Amino acid sequence: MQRKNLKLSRRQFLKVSAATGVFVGTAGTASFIHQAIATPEQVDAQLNYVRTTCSPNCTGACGMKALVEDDQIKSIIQAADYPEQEYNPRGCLKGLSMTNLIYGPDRLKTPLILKGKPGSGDFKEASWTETLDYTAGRLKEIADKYGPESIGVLFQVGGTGYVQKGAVSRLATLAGWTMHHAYDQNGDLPMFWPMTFGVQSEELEPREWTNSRYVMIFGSNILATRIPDAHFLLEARNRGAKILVFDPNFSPTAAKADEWFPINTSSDAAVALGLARVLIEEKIYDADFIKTFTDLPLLVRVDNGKRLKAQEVQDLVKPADIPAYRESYVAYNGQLIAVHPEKLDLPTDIMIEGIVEVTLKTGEIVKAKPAFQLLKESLSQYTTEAVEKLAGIPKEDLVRIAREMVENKPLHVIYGAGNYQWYHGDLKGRALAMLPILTGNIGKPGAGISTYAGQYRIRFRVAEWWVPEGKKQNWLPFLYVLNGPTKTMKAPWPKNGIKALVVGWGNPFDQHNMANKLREMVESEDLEFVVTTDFQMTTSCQYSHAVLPAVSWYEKTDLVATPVHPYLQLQQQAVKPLYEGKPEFWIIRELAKRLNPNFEKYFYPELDPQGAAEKVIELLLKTGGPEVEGITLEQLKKGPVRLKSEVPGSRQIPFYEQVQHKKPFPPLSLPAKLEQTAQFVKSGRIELYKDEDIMLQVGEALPVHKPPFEESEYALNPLAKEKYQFSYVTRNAIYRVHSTHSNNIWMNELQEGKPRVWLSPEDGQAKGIKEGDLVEIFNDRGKVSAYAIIDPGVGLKQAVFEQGWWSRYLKGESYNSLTYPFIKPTHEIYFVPGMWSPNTAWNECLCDVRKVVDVQ
Ligand SMILES: Nc1nc2c(c(=O)[nH]1)N[C@H]1C(S)=C(S)[C@@H](COP(=O)(O)OP(=O)(O)OC[C@H]3O[C@@H](n4cnc5c(=O)[nH]c(N)nc54)[C@H](O)[C@@H]3O)O[C@H]1N2
Ligand SMILES: Nc1nc2c(c(=O)[nH]1)N[C@H]1C(S)=C(S)[C@@H](COP(=O)(O)OP(=O)(O)OC[C@H]3O[C@@H](n4cnc5c(=O)[nH]c(N)nc54)[C@H](O)[C@@H]3O)O[C@H]1N2
Ligand code: SF4
Ligand SMILES: [Mo]
Repeated sequence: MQRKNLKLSRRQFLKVSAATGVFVGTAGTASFIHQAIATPEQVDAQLNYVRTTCSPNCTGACGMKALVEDDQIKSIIQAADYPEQEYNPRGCLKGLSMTNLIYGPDRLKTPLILKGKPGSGDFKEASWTETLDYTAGRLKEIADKYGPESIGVLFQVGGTGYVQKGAVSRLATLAGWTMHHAYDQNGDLPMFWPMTFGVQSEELEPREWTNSRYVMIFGSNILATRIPDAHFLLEARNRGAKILVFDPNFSPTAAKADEWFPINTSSDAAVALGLARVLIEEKIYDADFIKTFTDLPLLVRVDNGKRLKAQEVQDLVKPADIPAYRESYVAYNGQLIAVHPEKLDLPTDIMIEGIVEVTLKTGEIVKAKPAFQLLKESLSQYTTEAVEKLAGIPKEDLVRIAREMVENKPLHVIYGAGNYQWYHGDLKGRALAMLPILTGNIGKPGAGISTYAGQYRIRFRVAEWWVPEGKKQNWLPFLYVLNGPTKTMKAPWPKNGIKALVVGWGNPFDQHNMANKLREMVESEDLEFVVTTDFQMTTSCQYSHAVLPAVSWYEKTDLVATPVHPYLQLQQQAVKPLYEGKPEFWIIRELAKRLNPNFEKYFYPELDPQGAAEKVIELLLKTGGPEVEGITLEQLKKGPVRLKSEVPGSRQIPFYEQVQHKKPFPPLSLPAKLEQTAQFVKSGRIELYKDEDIMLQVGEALPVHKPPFEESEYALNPLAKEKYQFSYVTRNAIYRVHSTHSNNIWMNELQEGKPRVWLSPEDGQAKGIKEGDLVEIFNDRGKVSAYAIIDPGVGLKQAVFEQGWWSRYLKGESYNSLTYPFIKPTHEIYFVPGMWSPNTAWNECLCDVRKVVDVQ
């Protein structure tokens, strides 16, 4: 809706307030209210609502309307204007109470320069000129001394700010700084996606959930972490879908399921492999699908575990028209066939079980088996009895579920972030992906596997704004900053390491693992300079040398498109920037011209930030490619517009094109080029078998179950096995979006303002901990205090803590001081930023718990 500048008289305001139910303490008599009833249209016409988008680091991206009076937001309501009624309304209490933050006591009012020690909160208020000069000066010194690549840029999730976040990327690229991709930093990169499908990640849009008939949810707490879309799950159930939740802990989502399986922590791969074994044993898999779309018919050499390449085999030639990033492998149907990676046309009599002898061009004779045969052999260890032992799921259920999956199509598997944020999250994902793959549930309405995390996905081409023409970007996964470089890393390590951080839209000093190490790095001046832009005084601001007051999303213009509901939306400025706050675009332009006078021209120097933002949006729409083709700024000002896709109705159904039109895998994953991601699945097919050297070395050529901690915590410190036997599971809270809303008084009231830890009754008893006791969760790296909730729904030997508390609510402790930046070598085989990159494993963390005496 357009913003209207309308002055209401007090009498008119009261009329409207009464009609809309806005509470006005002095609002006259009942008869007055009675007379004042107005139609919704009259109400709308009188009020100044600005339609915008709620834009924290939450997948919601809910359309909101701010009621504005005298340049103040009086209230926030749901916009409910999506053209598809099913998506209306969207929102949650956090979004609706955002004014508690915008006008709250932690709001940054002026730029700040650190006077005392980092973390002391001892700042001097300074002018913009002084703070920008100081910041640019320090960054220039550091770049001169250590090289510009020693300046690291941490900024969060592109999906909620293509304009303002793009400005940061643009400057970082011009200046040669190093960017840290938010997706792997957050632990949100589900590594099985690039390994299996060659994409960054994909998901069914929630409206499609209602087309599913069988929904298996593995550790995704939809009811708490997908609030605006959770109703689609309930609707699916009302329409006859069966919902199964696999989670060690009873969650709000488990409460809405038909069946809840409290499996052992990180045993999901065993469950999936057990189910896959039943599918294969009972021959109830979709043979046509796997022959056409997967690598399972491709031959693998028995001697070295490598796939046979056509060019190696006598009398076979690699087809000439194959791009360099693909490979032609071999299959057999009485004769050897060179498989074309871009044609999904293998004959239906292709062999998937058995063994053949193959003569190589060298004259050597080798044995080879189709990957399906190897899979079948490997799965034989996952008998129902073995899986019952590993995962704690009754063996009868396993057989029943496998049959139900096949009888109730479409099948949709939802794989949650909390579940893949483990060291072997990639293996779990590869195993879970087999369920829809073996049953042919890919590329069809209501079917597939989805992961819903963050707002990471870039939905259209952004290069024109994000990357100045002809410039190259430097990227480094943030895990290396904390872990140090590894011998096997593919990302380039800056020769002097990272010496300064430019932070925005994030709170790494609470939210990143080893948050205490990050703090020590600043205290010891290993990190020489940190500058943070935020609109609130967060822990990260407290550890910064300079703090630049940005503005909330109600005070600036931007473009939003997220992975969940596929709409392009405007963030429209509802009120003028508060205090001395400025949009990032302005801040970046001011910094840019101080760093190098030649940079200013890249940031529309002639326009004010508002005008420039609109110009950038027009540029993005013009150059964004097919997803945004034909969409105009004027259209967006009127309301959300669905992004375009090849699927009928522009629905978001992953791999629809591949499956319906037999196109090779993978589809494009923006912003990467096809050749960057297609190299992950060189066969042009869905790959269950991975023959990269490291995969073979660590025994992960096929998906297998590996228990947690063996290759991480116990490898780091063998004593941990005895000393720390609890898993520190840090799930997401319904009350916050990560650390945002930590200080929202309404949200805190709902949780009694107390950080809490959930323990099972058995563990509580063994440790002498009762409900309400103050408990310390600790390991050798750090500790955090919280009040105990004794919950029979919590699995054994877990301390479940809701991530995101600011340190100030934790007696200055950092809840992330316990976690560790483990890097899994299989994540280092390739490096494409945010697509194949080491992913953070928050839950791969051991701890112990003890009762402490509350001195409060
Ligand atoms: N309210 C709210 N919503 C949010 C966010 C928020 O902070 N607050 N954050 C958003 C973002 S960025 C993200 S990434 C998503 C994340 O949201 P989710 O994907 O839902 O992830 P979590 O909340 O971390 O964990 C979900 C569940 O995983 C279970 N779990 C942990 N380990 C295992 C395991 O080994 N196996 C199984 N089967 N289950 C396990 C936990 O018990 C928990 O119930 O939420 C998004 N939505
Ligand atoms: N132990 C553990 N740690 C975790 C997780 C876990 O499960 N366990 N989850 C991880 C996950 S999935 C994620 S996604 C990350 C999220 O971690 P972060 O991305 O750091 O998210 P927030 O804590 O919400 O911080 C966002 C900050 O941006 C500020 N902000 C909001 N809007 C604007 C704006 O327009 N401009 C600027 N400049 N600032 C703005 C907010 O005030 C807030 O301080 O945390 C990760 N950390
Ligand atoms: S916090 Fe997330 S779910 Fe809640 S209103 Fe905002 S975008 Fe929507
Ligand atoms: Mo996330």
